[in-house]
Amino acid sequence: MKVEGLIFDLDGVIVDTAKYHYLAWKELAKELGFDFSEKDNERLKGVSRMQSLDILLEVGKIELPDEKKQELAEKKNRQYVAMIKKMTPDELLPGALNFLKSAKAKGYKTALGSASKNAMIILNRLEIAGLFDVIIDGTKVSKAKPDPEVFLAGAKALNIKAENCVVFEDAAAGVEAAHNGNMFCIGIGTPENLPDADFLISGFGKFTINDFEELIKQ
Ligand code: B16
Ligand code: MG
Repeated sequence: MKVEGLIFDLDGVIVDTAKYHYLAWKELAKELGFDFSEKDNERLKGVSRMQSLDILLEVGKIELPDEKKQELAEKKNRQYVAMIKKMTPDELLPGALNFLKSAKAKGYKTALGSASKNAMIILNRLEIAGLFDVIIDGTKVSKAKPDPEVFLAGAKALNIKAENCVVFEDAAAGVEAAHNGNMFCIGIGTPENLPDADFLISGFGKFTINDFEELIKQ
């Protein structure tokens, strides 16, 4: 396989922001009078903010007009942003920084492909924005994963053909998005949650750029 570009999802691949999303959504559910479990939260990974709210309201069996939903999503986001503004570089997932740096040193082009509208705040807090040649986030695309828009936009901005890009994803919808864009996808997770990934790793702690090059040689 000829690989020139690497496209990284953010939450669950480079950093665990899911815990902050969870705290903010749980607080909102509490205010609405129901409990939101960690298991329910799994359904929100990789999903856009408004879709996340729809899932939350489905769990609480609550129906609301669009205007009210907008208000609640903004409220949740304010709480979430207050938390991520305090993040520090030591919150990078194990091995992620090393993998990104060595990928760049080897000459690969790198892109971020995240659904989050808050990706820039996170990248700046983690001090890694400069490691991406291109940053495509929720402010630049309108179609949520499994639509391939975010990854195709990444490949296009890198000026690399989709089939020469590899995507790193932790969410099933993201793996599907990569495949819909005709890209090889390395899943960060387990066979149970990511059965369709082309190759699975537990994270970058035990997967170096050399392991990656061995894999794509085949
Ligand atoms: P925001 P990713 C996703 O990030 C999260 O996994 C998902 O839980 C969240 O709802 C989504 O971003 C939107 O985030 O509310 O900050 O715009 O995995 O695509 O990097
Ligand atoms: Mg993710």
